[in-house]
Amino acid sequence: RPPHAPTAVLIGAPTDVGAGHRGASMGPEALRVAGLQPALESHGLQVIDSGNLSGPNNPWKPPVDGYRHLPEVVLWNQAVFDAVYGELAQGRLPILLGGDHCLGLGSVSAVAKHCRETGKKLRVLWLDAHADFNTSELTPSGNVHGMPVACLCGLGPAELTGLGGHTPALRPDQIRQIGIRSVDEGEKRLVHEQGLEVFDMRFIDEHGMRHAMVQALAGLDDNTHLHVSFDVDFLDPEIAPGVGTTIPGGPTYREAQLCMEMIADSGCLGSLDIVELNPALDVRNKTAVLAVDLVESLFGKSTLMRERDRR
Ligand code: EXY
Ligand code: MN
Ligand code: MN
Ligand code: MN
Repeated sequence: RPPHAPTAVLIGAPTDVGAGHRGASMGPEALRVAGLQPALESHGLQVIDSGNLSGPNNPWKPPVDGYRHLPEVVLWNQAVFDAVYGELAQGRLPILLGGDHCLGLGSVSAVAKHCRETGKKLRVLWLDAHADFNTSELTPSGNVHGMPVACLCGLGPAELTGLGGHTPALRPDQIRQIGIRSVDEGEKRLVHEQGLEVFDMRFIDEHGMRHAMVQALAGLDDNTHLHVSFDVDFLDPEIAPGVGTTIPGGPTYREAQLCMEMIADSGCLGSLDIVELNPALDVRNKTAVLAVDLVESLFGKSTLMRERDRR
C-alpha cells in the first residue's frame, strides 16, 4: 500500500429494521468473526474497529403509509450519517458493517456531504441483485431496504431525503448499479425515468464483468471519491446463501473478484458499505468469510499483479 493510504474504520450498525427478514442485525459480528480486521491489516492497511452504533429495536410491524418502521429507520440512518461523516472529516476511510441496506442512505448521504464540502467528485457503485429504487407508492413490501437509491435521488420522505441537509444527496448520473437482476414493475419504470446507469446480469452475461466495470469506472480521476455499497445479495446464492433476499443468477466467485480487483485498481476507493449479510441464514459463516475475501481484493489483494503494473 502507498504510505498515504488512509486508516480504515469499521462502523457496526447492527439492525435489520429496513429488511423483510430478521437477522442482518448480526452482520457486523459475523464479519468480525470472519476476521475482517486482521485480513485488511495483512495487506498493510491500518484498521480501527470503532464498535457498534446503537439505535431502536426492530418493532416488526406492518407498513404505515407505505413504509415499515420509518421512525426507526430514520434514527438508525442519523446515527450512521453522523459516524460516517465524522470519520471522513478526520480523513479516514469508513467501512459500514450492516445491517440492512436501508443504512446505505445514511452512509452515502454523509459521503455526498463530505464531497460537496471538499470539492470532490463522487461516484457511487451499487453492487446488488436489486435496484433499491422503490418509493412508498411503488413498494410491494414497505421495506425501506428496497428504497435507499430512490431516497438518495430525492424520491422519498423528507426525513430520509434530507438527511445530509441537501436534497437530493445524489444525481442519478453519479450512480452505477452492477449485478441487478430483480426489479419490481413500477420500480423498473422509475429507474428508466431517472436515467440510472444499470449493468444488469444480462449485460454482464453478454459483455462480461470486465467490460461492465470498465464502463462503470469510466471517467474517474484523482479528484474522485468512489463509494462502494456492497449488498452481499449481489453474489450468486450458490456461493453466498447468507442473505435474506437470494436471487439466482448472480456473479460467480471469479466475476465478483474481478469486480473488486478492478475497483481496487482505480485507486479511488474512499468509503464502503457491507450490508445485508444475514448470519441466521448462513452456513457456518461462509458468506461472511467470502465477503471478507472479496473486501480484501477491494483493498488490493490480488493473485499476481495490479493492472497498472501489468503494462
Ligand atoms: N424490491 C423488493 C422490495 O422493495 O421489497 C425487494 C428489495 C430487497 C432489497 C434488498 C436488499 O437489497
Ligand atoms: Mn476526504
Ligand atoms: Mn440492496
Ligand atoms: Mn439486494
